[in-house]
Amino acid sequence: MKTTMITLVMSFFFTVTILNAQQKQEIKIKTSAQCSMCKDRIEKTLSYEKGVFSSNLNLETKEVTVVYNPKKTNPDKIRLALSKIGYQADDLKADPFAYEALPPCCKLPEDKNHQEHRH
Ligand SMILES: [Cu+2]
Repeated sequence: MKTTMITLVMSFFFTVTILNAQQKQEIKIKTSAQCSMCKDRIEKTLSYEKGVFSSNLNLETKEVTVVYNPKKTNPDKIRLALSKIGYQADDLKADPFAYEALPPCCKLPEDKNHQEHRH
């Protein structure tokens, strides 16, 4: 019962979209994208992701809007795909190895500072 409650809270946004009960669902995922290279990388990756119709990353809000088929994929899978290429996706942390492999301009501002100001 407790687990059910937690699941419900965690998938709040997903639940809201589910209520629409359509073939096409839309979800917004907060990412750690920094620049237009990130935008290209994220949208390209999602275009290869099974069940994803389209995606659009807003660099100002860092949110990616994904339109997907709920019968073929789900928000967790989409978040995982983003994590695998080095980006945070909502509460899901970026894969550390993929993140390390990103170009410097695509890393988080705090990490850039760490490297530049290391004593
Ligand atoms: Cu970038």
